[in-house]
Amino acid sequence: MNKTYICADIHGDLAGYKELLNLIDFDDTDRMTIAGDVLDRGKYGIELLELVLSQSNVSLLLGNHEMFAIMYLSGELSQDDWIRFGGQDTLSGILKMNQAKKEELLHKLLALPLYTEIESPVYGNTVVTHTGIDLDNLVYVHDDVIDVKESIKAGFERNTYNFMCGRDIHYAPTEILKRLNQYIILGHVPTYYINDDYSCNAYRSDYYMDIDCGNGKKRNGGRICCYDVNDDIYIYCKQS
Ligand SMILES: [Mn+2]
Repeated sequence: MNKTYICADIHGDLAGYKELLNLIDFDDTDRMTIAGDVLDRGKYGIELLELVLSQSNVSLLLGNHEMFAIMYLSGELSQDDWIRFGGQDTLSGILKMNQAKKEELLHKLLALPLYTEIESPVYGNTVVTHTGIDLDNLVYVHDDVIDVKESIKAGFERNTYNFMCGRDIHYAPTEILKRLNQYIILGHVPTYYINDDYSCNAYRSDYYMDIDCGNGKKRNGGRICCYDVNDDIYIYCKQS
C-alpha cells in the first residue's frame, strides 16, 4: 500500500513484468516508475508499452530503445540499424500497423519524459532517468556542483543520440560524480558489466544506482530488478 517502486530495462518481457506486479502485490495505491527501455530485445515490446501506458499509476521514462522507435518512425533510423540494436520484434509489430496507428505510437513515444524525481528516505530528492548524465554536456552551477537535471536537459537538447548512447554516467570519474547535486537511479547498462563479481544484482554507489539487471540478455543470467524505494530493498524476478 502506498509504495513507490522503480524498475528499468524490461525489454519486451511482458510475462516478466506481470510476474513482477504479482510479486510486489502492486495495487492502485502504489506507484511505479519504469526508467526506460520497455522495447526491443524481448518479443513483446509493443504490448508491454501499451500495457504500461494504460496503467495510470505507472510512468514510463524515455530510454534509448524508445528513442530508436521514434527515430525509425521519423525516418531517421534504418530497419537494418534498428535490428542491429535488438529491434527485430518491435519492428515486426510496427510493420503490421496502419499509418494512423503508427502516428499514434509516435505521438505517445514523443510524450515520454526524460526524467522524474522521487523522494527517497535514503537519498532525499532523487532523479530517476535512463542513462544518467552525458559527460560531454555537463551543466555546472559553479566549479564544485553539477546540476543533474539541467545536465540531462542540455545533453538531450544538444545531441540526443550522444546523450542516449554516448559517454554516460557509467564512464564518469569520481571527481565528476562527487559534484552531482542529486542522487540518480537509472538503468541502461546491465549491472553484470559493472559489478566486481559479474552478478545480476543492482549496482549501488554513493552517487548513483543502476537497476538494469540484464533482463534484455537473459542468457547472461539477466533478470528484472525492482527497487522498493520506501523499504530500500531490491526485488528480483526469477527467470521465466
Ligand atoms: Mn538503454
